[in-house]
Amino acid sequence: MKYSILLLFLFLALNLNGQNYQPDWESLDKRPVPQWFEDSKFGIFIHWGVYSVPSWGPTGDSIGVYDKYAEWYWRKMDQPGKVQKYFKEFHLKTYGPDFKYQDFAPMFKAELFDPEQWAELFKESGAKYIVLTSKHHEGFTLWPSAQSWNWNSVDIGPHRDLCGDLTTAVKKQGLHMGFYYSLYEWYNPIYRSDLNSYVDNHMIPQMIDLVIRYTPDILWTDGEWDKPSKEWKSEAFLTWLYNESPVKENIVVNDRWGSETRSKHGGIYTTEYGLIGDKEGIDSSIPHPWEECRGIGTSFGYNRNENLNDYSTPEQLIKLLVSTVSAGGNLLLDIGPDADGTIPVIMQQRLLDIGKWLKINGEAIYGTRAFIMSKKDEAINPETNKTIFFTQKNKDVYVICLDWPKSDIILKGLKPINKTKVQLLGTNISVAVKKAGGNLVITPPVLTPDDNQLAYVFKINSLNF
Ligand code: H79
Repeated sequence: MKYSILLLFLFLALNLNGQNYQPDWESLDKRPVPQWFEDSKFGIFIHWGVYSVPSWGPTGDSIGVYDKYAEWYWRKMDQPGKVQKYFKEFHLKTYGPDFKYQDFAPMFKAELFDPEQWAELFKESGAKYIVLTSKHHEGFTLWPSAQSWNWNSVDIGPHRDLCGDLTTAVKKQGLHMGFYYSLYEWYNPIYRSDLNSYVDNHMIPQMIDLVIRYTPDILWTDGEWDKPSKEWKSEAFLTWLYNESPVKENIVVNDRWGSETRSKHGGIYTTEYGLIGDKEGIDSSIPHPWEECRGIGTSFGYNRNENLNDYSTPEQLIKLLVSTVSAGGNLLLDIGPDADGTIPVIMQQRLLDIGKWLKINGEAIYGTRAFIMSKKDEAINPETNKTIFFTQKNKDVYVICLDWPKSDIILKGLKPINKTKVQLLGTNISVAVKKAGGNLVITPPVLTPDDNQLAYVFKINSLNF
């Protein structure tokens, strides 16, 4: 008895679980990103809310990346800017001048929503984690939030706890569940008039509620650019999350915690359609876990105005996944379900195409890290070759070819040892490998139409490096 009390005191004094973060970035930034995240590599983002009812945005090359987002419908209609006229014109023509955005809420019915079916599809896609919009910038919550009275999916529309129902189904499939949460709200009068009260009485209680109710593995914040992190009290919240909360071991957060935090503070760094705010994306030579997010098409929320040519092809999606992972990142690929709760068939198809490829080639993706070659080998740095990408797991290197190599692949500076073998994933064909003047040379075998894939992976076992 005495002994165990002593142990308890010792435990408290030493804080043996090591979670004693201070409410400042210097301390918070020391927390390692839980390894499950980097090993997972592929997740599915879901943008679903009142905007899924009009589900409309302008398309085409002349429209900027952020101006195509259908989930921005409410704001774009009201906010003077390049695309306001398109949104206004569509709205007037379709719904008339007296129809307010709020009037869409009862039309968001999710009557065909089958969370188990969604979760099965996600599992089949090979994704390892899900991030659902618990609340986008419109402020509508997909769970019965006390702070969002009459503007949530239980009070109006679906009359259902969408966050809760999806969480249960996703966890049952063994996938990680997470939430997107927008810090700012476009039209919340409290946000506009009294930020301090909004943060203390609305935003932080909502994030704590999400964490306690659903114990998510990811909290993916956004809409942070409007205020510095001090005003959002982000450091204080993260201190609670990392030290005290029920998810302190596994929770992964991103870098969107204030106008100054992207690629600097928080957890994983994030790009969006390859951009960070208004700048080109990540410098992946600085090793830090990061994640690219984008839609299969050009919007996060469902956009009925898109045609087939607005959607990425399966080949493009595999390229996106492979190039992201080979640069050390994760891909968070977005789908925009319909307001009726169905996932547009084209999105289902694309997810299943990725899943089929991952079933064969997943070992070149999951649990891998960027393959960094030493300086002297820069001649074959993956960045210099846009159709061949590399990943690494322990002593094995994966050479991922987007196009079938018609001639020898010469890998400068890679040193095979006697037991080095090369295998083409998904086939039983043995692949010839030889050492030639300090290079490793792979001679691609003859393929039959049955071996046709979206990208081809040569696995090099047991390299010496
Ligand atoms: O939810 C999806 C988008 O709706 C949301 N993020 C993804 C995950 C998103 N909202 N806005 N944006 C993305 C882009 C915002 C860009 C701007 Fe800016 C905000 C332009 C001006 C203010 C970035 C921050 C560039 C300057 C400051």
